[in-house]
Formats: sequence, C-alpha cells, structure tokens
Amino acid sequence: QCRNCASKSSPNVEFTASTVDIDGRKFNRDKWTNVNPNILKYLNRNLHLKPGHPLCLLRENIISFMYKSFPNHAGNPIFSVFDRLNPIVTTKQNFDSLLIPQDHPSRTLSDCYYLNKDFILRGHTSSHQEELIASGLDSFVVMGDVYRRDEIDASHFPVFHQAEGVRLFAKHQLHDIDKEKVELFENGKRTPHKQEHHTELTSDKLQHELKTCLTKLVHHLFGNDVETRWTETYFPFTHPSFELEVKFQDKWLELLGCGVIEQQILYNAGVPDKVGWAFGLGLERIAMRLYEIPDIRLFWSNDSGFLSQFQGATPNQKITYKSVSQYPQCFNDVSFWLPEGGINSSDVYEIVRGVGGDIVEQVRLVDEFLHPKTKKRSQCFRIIYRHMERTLTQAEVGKVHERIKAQLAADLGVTLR
Ligand code: FA5
Ligand code: MG
Repeated sequence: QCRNCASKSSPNVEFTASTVDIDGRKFNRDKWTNVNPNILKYLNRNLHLKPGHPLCLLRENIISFMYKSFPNHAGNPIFSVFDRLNPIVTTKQNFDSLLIPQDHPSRTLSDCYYLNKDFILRGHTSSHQEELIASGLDSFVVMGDVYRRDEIDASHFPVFHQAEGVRLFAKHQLHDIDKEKVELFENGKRTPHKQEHHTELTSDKLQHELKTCLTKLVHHLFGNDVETRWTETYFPFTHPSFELEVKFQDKWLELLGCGVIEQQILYNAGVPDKVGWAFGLGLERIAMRLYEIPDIRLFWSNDSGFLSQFQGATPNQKITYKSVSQYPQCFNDVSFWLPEGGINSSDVYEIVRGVGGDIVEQVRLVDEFLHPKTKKRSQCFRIIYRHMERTLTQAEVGKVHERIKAQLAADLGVTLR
C-alpha cells in the first residue's frame, strides 16, 4: 500500500538579482542559471507518491515485483527503495560520477535545467547511483522526477519520472565458485561485448541476469504475450549497453536503457571487489501504454475526471483510461441532515443522475459528521458537472443544482442545510 502522500505545496521560490532561493536554500546565479519559476513549480509535486495516481500505482507495482523476485535466504527483499531523494543534485552527481565527458551533449544548457554551474535539476535517476553504492548498498531502486529541457507534446514533457535499478554481485554471488574455476576480473581488452576489467564469463552472466530480470518485469507489467526486443546502445556509465523495446500498436517503443556498470564507477565508489548491472526506465512511457493514457500532460492534471479513474485501484489492476471532455468542470456541494434511520448513498447518486442527466460527471461524498448535541448526522456531497461539447455557465449549473437539492429533500426526507 501507498504510504502517506509526500506531495507538498509548490516550493517557495524567489529570484533575486544574485540568487535563486528555493524553500530557504540559496543558489548563487551564474551564467549557467537557466531554471525559471515555471519549472520550479513542479518540485514537490511527487506524482509518484500521490495515492491513486497512475504513476504511484506503477511505482508500487514495480517495487512489489522487485521485492518478490529477489528474496534473500530468509525470504526478505534484498532491494532497498529510495523514492524521495531530492531532485536538486550536484553536476558532479548528475554527470561526473557517471563518467559523462565534459563535452557530452547531455551537459548543455539547452538540454538541462541548471541552478548554477554546480547544481542542477537531475536529468536522470542515475545521478544517485554512485553515492548509494558508496554508502554500502548492493541492490536498490531509485524512483523520482527528472527534468529535461524538451518540447511539450503528447509524449514529451519537461518533467517525467524514472525508476533506476542497481544490483551488485560479489564473486560468489555471480559464479559458482565450488564448481567453476573462474575470476570476476582480468586485465584484458575492451570488446563490444565486455569491459577490459571483466572476464568473458563475468560479463556474460551479468548481461544474462540483467536481461532476465527486465524481461520478467516487462512480462509482469504487460503480460506474457508482449513482444520485446533488445537493441545495443551507448551510455558513458555502462558497457555493454542495451535498450529494451516493446511492440505497442505495431510500433517498437523504447522502454528503458541498461547495461553492465562501468567498473571505474565501482572503483570510485570504493567497491573494487564487486561487479554489477543497472537500468533506468521511464514511468510515463509504461503508464501511458498500460492504462491507455493518450497524452503525457494528463499525468499533471488535477481534474478529478482523470484522477478518479485510478482512485482506490490496486497496483496490478487492469484499468483502461476513458477520455474526459476537454471542457472545464464546475462543481457545487449539497449538505443535509440525514433523517432518522439514515439514507443510502446510491439513492443520492440515482437522484442526482436522474435530475442532472449527462452533465453530471461525478458525485462524491466529501464530508460527514455527527452533531455532538443533537446526535444528528450530516453529509456533504460534491457534484461535479461537465458538458461534453461546451462550457457550462455557473447560472445554468446553479438551476440544475437547485432542482437536485429539492428532489433529494422530497424523495429522501433529508433536511437541507
Ligand atoms: C537514461 O536516462 C539513463 N540514465 C538510463 C540508464 C540507467 C542506462 C542505468 C544505463 C544504466 P534515457 O535518456 O534513454 O537513459 O532515458 C531512459 C528512459 O527514460 C527511456 O528509455 C524512456 O523510457 C524514458 N524517457 C527518456 N526521455 C523521455 C521523455 N522525454 N519523456 C518520457 N520518457 C522519457
Ligand atoms: Mg534512450
């Protein structure tokens, strides 16, 4: 189950002549500074932690898969999960720790949001790899919001969410040291298939473990019938590197990047005696396919027509998103004292639907209390109105709402407040 939602109100942001202040933290402005108030508004939204949000459901689903797939001897999960690390990271974390060269295109001002030359809104969850490895962890998942300067259309948004997985192996965890006379390391040559430090067998087994884990994850998410394929690619922080694609509506869609962790990263993190794999996948990409969400902007919607379709769902539940009208919602509340013996909420829904017709999008019980003296119970329902073809005026909604109130009083014996 989801823990309490960690989403806070938008951060306190102030731009002064020489600093950018975010929730009391001051960043000196320099020629790298290219964040703006608009993008900083997305900090703290934490959609992946918002109960009932599709990205939160997907996060829970992936975590439960990782927990189940990798138990230790006692049956407990070996993976640790970090889903609320601060997205403001150093450029060292985002680039240097991952061996990304100084002149790599992913460092440019046109691709990233810099606070200044030393601090950045993370561009991927890989930023946290080195520090978590250095802290002694062998198996972890990082989930969170990442920021990239990009166009805005149905599949691109400057903020999206990633899940990062890292797994390290000591020699006896990768190789069967009783049966095989093998080493993790050798002083060899880098080939398209392996790093210079790894033996052929080490690289083979790591790739096999990695691909098995991710294929199982994709089958867990999309079902066993989904078509997948591996393509080779390049990342400065893994070698060899791969992308996993799934066939979706007759097109190949890239879900994730992954590979064998560059041994230099493990050396730098103070872990010279282990090897490992890592992957990074995009949550929106997956959620859009799983739930048939047509536009990436919908994830940011506060519209209850969107959110209510996921409320109360379980992480593994099959949900197909039904498109809601583009016209704005309009809501009115109705509060009343219940008669002796109470009422049935479904009667309320039926009356509201009966009187309001198609323009009623949703009815929700939003408040309920017991009067301490009179012992009378009060309920408040919120009725959300929306026309599919035009914007409703408050006046016409008001008229319908009054008729609904009168009908509720007449049919259910409630006392309007
Ligand atoms: C990375 O971000 C690497 N850090 C992934 C990685 C981690 C590789 C660990 C190796 C080891 P990339 O930029 O390709 O790679 O993004 C990874 C995934 O994020 C993509 O496969 C895609 O699912 C998602 N993604 C990338 N850009 C966008 C975007 N603009 N909108 C939505 N999802 C995106
Ligand atoms: Mg990619």
